[in-house]
Amino acid sequence: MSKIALITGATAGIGEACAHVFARERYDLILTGRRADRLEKLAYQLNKEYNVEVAVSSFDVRDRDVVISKLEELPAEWKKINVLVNNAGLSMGLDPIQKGSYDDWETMIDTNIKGLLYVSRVVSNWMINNGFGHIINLGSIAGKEVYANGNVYCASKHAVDALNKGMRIDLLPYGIKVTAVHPGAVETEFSEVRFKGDKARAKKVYEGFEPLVAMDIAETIWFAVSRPAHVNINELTVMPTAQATATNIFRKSG
Ligand code: NDP
Ligand code: 8X3
Repeated sequence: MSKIALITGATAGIGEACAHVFARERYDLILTGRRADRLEKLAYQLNKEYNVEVAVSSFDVRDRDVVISKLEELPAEWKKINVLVNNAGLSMGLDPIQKGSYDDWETMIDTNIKGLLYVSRVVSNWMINNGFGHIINLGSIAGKEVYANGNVYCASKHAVDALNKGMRIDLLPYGIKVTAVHPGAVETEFSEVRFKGDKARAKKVYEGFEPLVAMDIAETIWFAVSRPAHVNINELTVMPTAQATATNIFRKSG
């Protein structure tokens, strides 16, 4: 079997772009996400285009028992995972703390922190048994800075930043690499999800400047993964040229 990458949140955006890049680099893939139809379509396309093996597993990363059983039911040969991309994540709402939605908060915490933990717990044990592995955690500029109304999303990504560092320490004796990639503004379905389907509001986020595209982040992840065995990239913060901080974006008017 070729090398294997497991990508969470492969149905859209950065995860989907990672699937293309890893397939191009001849990795067999395990693709996960909730939308099974999108996973099936992507698997068919990648198999046809790159002649790689693609397994799909549709589950919600918030459901601990389902995450564990869906991953553990994979055949033994698929557990020889070289790379885990912990990408599934989202932001919901953009409200001041005193007006925040309890449901939005729980969705972000359960997906971005707990979902990432559930997947990592299972896969890191496989990696320890295999004697190799590289975990890529999708953080954010929101995990490095805090901006108005970003409160809980920022907190969830600060948690990813901490977990990235903690995982690296705990997995050090096993030679497992751990890397975080922290993007600035990437135009994906992210803002549409944040604004609950309001496409016009989502579009405004990227107006007047050139945002990153999902492929920019996928290629950055590939850069980290393709370093020699003795080199680990601890973390990379990747921004559009027009963005200096979470909130300083140079927009051209008109
Ligand atoms: P998209 O909305 O385009 O993709 C998000 C992916 O996460 C989808 O595949 C979605 O799959 C999956 N996902 C969301 N919730 C769950 C869940 N409960 N269970 C399983 N899968 C889930 O967004 P991006 O590609 O932009 O985001 C990818 C990652 O990058 C996220 O962690 C995000 O926080 C981070 N990020 C994004 C930035 C941006 O500007 N876009 C900047 C910085 C970081 P499905 O809905 O099918 O389950
Ligand atoms: C997504 C980027 O700036 O909306 O993590 O937090 S931002």
